[in-house]
Amino acid sequence: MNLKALGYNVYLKSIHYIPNPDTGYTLARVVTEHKDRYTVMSETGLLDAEIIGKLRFTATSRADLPAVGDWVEILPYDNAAIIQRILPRKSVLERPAVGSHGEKQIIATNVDVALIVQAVDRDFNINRIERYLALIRSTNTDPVILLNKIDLVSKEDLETMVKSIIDRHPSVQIIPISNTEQDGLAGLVGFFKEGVTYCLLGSSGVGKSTLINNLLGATRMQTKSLSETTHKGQHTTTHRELMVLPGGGILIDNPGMREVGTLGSEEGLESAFETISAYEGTCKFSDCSHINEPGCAVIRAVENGEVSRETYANYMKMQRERQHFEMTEAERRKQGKEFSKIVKQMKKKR
Ligand SMILES: Nc1nc2c(ncn2[C@@H]2O[C@H](COP(=O)(O)OP(=O)(O)OP(=O)(O)O)[C@@H](O)[C@H]2O)c(=O)[nH]1
Ligand SMILES: [Mg+2]
Ligand SMILES: [Zn+2]
Repeated sequence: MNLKALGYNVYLKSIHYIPNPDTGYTLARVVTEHKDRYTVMSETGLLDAEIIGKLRFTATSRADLPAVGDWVEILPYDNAAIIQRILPRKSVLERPAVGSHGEKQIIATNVDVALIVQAVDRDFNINRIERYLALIRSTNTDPVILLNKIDLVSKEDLETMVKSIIDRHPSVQIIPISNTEQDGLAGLVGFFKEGVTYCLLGSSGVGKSTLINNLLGATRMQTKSLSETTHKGQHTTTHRELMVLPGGGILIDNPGMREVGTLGSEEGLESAFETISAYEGTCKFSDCSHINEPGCAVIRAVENGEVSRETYANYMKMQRERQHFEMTEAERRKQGKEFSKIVKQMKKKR
């Protein structure tokens, strides 16, 4: 496997990473991560890897440790390797960690294109698509929407769904497919480009792993039918994994997400809502929050019907969530700082 096929690109060149053969260090990409064990892919193939102690001890949060998609500098030995350093990330797909306060969870790094997968039979939900869009637009990544299981709905219903997305997100590419009928898959094969990194995002049971198996032409990932009683996905995939497609392109599979959550920058959220961001800078006040300010161009557009009420409501809801997350995060940091101050003072007294 050459580094270019693994995604080594202009960006990595731009950060001036030049492998020096004399040091024995080489470049590799993180393929899986499990607690403290990693699998990385280098030019010589797959290697089990551990991180060097220094990296572990200087890490102040999970984000400082390797994640799937990372480019790392490794020192190979026998059939394994030691990860020395994580190269700067081009993009970080992250969301609020489930059940924790103000903490983030990395989904994958160095992703160029994120594929939002929804099953059109009962998973379709445009507000959730918008959550994914905000997460994707907050980092250096492009979104594409994959509508799967089109074999289960009528042509008319599919058209209605596609139209409802286009109305709210006119510039995002939408690809309808069916894994079981092999519908749209031929076109998808040409969609993936060599050296470009793609990541599948979506709820459990929407068919992410089935799609990967179809693209690989082999049963690589385990898939499972939806549970009969609840019709909920069963979380078949439990680990993120990066793989290289036979026709080129790097694809990361993910376990289905129960909640997407909202975080990221205000700009990311705004640009996710294209029809709203079109009014950016046209409100009377430059720091307008579009809630109730006089001369707000967004509110006017909602009243005129140029921006749908549903879009506006979802945008506002996500803004509130994002602000709440930021407050919790700031509070958590402050508490952490105060705690370490107390510890320091106690040490001094002793
Ligand atoms: N009818 C129909 N069923 C599909 C299609 N694609 C996948 N399925 C079925 O949907 C079920 C779930 O598919 P998976 O690929 O395991 O879903 P997943 O998104 O990987 O789920 P997690 O790993 O839990 O996140 C399986 O029974 C698949 O056979 C499709 O296009 N049409
Ligand atoms: Mg899966
Ligand atoms: Zn405004």
